[in-house]
Amino acid sequence: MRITLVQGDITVQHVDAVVNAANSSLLGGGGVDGAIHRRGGPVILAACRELRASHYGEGLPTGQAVATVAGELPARWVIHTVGPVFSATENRSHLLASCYRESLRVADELGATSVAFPAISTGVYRWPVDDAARIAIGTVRAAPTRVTDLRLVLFTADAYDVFERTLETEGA
Ligand code: AR6
Repeated sequence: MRITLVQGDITVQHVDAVVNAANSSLLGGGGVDGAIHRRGGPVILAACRELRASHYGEGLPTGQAVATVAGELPARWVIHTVGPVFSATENRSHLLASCYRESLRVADELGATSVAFPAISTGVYRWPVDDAARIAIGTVRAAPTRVTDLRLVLFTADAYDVFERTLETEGA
């Protein structure tokens, strides 16, 4: 698997699947979630409402992932995952790692071989970027997956720099 870092907006990535840092409601929000729904259009929200009306009546649990159509995005699918809110008193790293692993598992089920991830939990959910980078890169490198082109899309230059340093340290 090739891991590429990209600085910019995940909604313009031409990939099979774009991962969304959603919340349990699956009904939209701010940050990358807001950007994906805005650019992808209402069919994504309609698909999310269907999921809420069927398999996910209680919402999508933290650490899990589920796919919908991608609407107007230059991708075939959106894989929605729910990152953990950062806690200074409780170690929730396994849940953040699970987001990456489960998203890749869903990508494999779909037959998606190119996947773009945002830095899950590092915005509204306040996860420190250096720790999030370590978990993201460590997890995707260890994951058993048929994805061959994995992009980590960082919105800011600062986040990009942190991920770049982590990727070098981890010897990718
Ligand atoms: N492309 C790539 N990355 C982005 C984009 C974009 N267009 N926009 C923001 N980011 P966040 P979270 C970065 O807050 O922390 C939502 O309201 C951003 O700079 O989107 O997992 C959901 O509905 C940050 O580094 O997600 C949930 O309620 C990263 O994406 C909650 O926020 C993640 O920031 C989820 O919080």
